[in-house]
Amino acid sequence: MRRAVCPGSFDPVTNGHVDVINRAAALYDELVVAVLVNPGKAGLFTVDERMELLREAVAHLPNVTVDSFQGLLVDYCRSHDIPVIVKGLRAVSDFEYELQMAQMNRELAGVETLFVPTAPQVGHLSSSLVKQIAQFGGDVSHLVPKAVHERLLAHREQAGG
Ligand code: COD
Repeated sequence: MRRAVCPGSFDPVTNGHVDVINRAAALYDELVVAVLVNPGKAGLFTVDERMELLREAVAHLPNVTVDSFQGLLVDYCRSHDIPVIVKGLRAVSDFEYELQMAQMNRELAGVETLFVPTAPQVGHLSSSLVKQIAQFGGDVSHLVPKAVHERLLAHREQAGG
């Protein structure tokens, strides 16, 4: 059984994340999408909301499950018997930090990292840009899954935008 994990903050999940998850799901028997619980950093969405939105976004993929983790990713990998981390790479700017983390994760626990190059249509997408555009009333409907778009609109209404 080939297993892998796609980790991230997913605050919120974008079409860029979904593209990487789709492609990783085709390469492994089981794929876990794992949301980092970061007590030091409050996001726009709670971890439960992020997981719910992810579940909707990957509902078409029967071999994908959604989970959360705290602490070191390699500890999560060890305790769930997952030997591979899958990451999306957008630009050279991603590469330097991702390479460092991949090398460290391999040194710490022998966990390998597979990099999936972003698809050109979503290479410019990030959760933070999506949040910024949505906050100021821009249209992000083509950048995120439908449920995320709806949640972003609801947030804006609540904030009185
Ligand atoms: N196209 C392709 N890939 C994309 C796109 C896009 N448009 N947008 C995002 N991605 C990729 C990112 O490159 C990343 O691989 C993944 O999707 C998740 O992205 P984010 O932004 O939601 O999540 P990050 O980058 O904040 O997540 C960082 C982790 C949580 C994975 C990392 O900090 C981590 O592993 N933390 C746990 C603590 C740990 O183990 N630290 C030691 C590391 S050595």
